[in-house]
Amino acid sequence: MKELSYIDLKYKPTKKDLIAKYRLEPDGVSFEEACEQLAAESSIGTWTDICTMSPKIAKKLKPHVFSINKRKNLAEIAYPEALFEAGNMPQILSSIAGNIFGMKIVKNLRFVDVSFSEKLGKSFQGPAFGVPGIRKLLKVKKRPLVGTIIKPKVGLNEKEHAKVAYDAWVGGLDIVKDDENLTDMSFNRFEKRVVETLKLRDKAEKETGEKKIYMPNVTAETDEMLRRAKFVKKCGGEYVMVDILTLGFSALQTLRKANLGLVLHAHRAMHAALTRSEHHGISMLVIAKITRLIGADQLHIGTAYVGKMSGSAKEVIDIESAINEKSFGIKPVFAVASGGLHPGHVPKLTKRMGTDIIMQFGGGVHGHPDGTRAGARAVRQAAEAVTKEVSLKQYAKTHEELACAIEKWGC
Ligand code: CAP
Ligand code: MG
Repeated sequence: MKELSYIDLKYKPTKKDLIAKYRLEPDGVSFEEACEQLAAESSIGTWTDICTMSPKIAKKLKPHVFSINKRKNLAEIAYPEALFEAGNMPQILSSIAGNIFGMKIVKNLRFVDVSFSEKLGKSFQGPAFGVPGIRKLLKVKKRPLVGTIIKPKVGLNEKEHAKVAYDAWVGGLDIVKDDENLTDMSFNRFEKRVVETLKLRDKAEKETGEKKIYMPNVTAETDEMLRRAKFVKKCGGEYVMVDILTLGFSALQTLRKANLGLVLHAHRAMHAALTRSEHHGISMLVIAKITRLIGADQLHIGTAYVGKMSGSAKEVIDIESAINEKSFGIKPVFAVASGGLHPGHVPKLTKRMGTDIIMQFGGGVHGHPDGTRAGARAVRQAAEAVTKEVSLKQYAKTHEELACAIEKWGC
């Protein structure tokens, strides 16, 4: 059968299409030719015409390049949902985010946005808790949630880890999480850490009268990850965290499908290998939409250029609205801002990202001159100041821990 053509600028996508938007820089071919070959390679074609193709297959499965903007190097492709296996994120990505990144006909290719067809969107579970479920669990109606990451990233033993968490909770933080590279170490065994830390969580809850959350990192080979998550559940934990990129999307699907009744915190370590270049890779917006569809309840999305990590304010705010917008009846995901943050950043951070966020401070708590408990107090005070619409400098006049943090790091 003669070679198929995929460009059809008159095509109008339907609810039965998955739409992918790409930024592409052709190499040695025209922009149109690059679009033709990308559409072919990501669906039913290959580099040449084939005798095994038929009009019937083409009619059913051929995608349409329906929009081309050469000035912005953008193209949009509508893929019929029949190309994809419902509920199978790896297969979907192997198609629209697979071979095409390596093709010679593009110097660079970036997968910038995606929208799923109705059927595909509804074939995933979405978050079990999301923003409403988390606010209900923590009994915190309005203010941003505040948390810390135990530091050093790894190195403390189980009891030391638990004590640092206890200091952070009694200092006023809602959430304490393991760092992304802390799992089951010779010097800090996973199960012992969970037991010791939950014991002090209970103590901190009694002393403060507030709900306190511990997010143990269960990132591991899938069966082991599930086993660890079930252990957390058995011990009375309510959350687990997973590093979604190093874990893999199918493992995230497995964890969500287990329906353990645990809040799933998605850390995105390694994302920047894919998301950082403006010219090549996969945008964090795409990763965020996929993660929400699969069903994480909270997701690191950046600090709108306030902290130490890259990610422009616009990009982060676009992601934040994407994980909160109405979509297939699934819950909104809690945006997590983390990375190089200290109390002085809170006004600018909440001005840019709003107060429906979770702010996490590692060095910004444990680096406080008076230690973790004072650092936690300073963060809580900064969040309270913003909620009361009082400037930090003003609030610091009557809150010494905040004053001390501002003296060290500014605001
Ligand atoms: C922050 C952090 C976070 C990253 C995540 C770290 O610690 O624990 O994992 O910032 O980045 O290990 O660096 P600090 P992102 O507060 O001490 O910087 O949220 O951009 O994925
Ligand atoms: Mg970390």
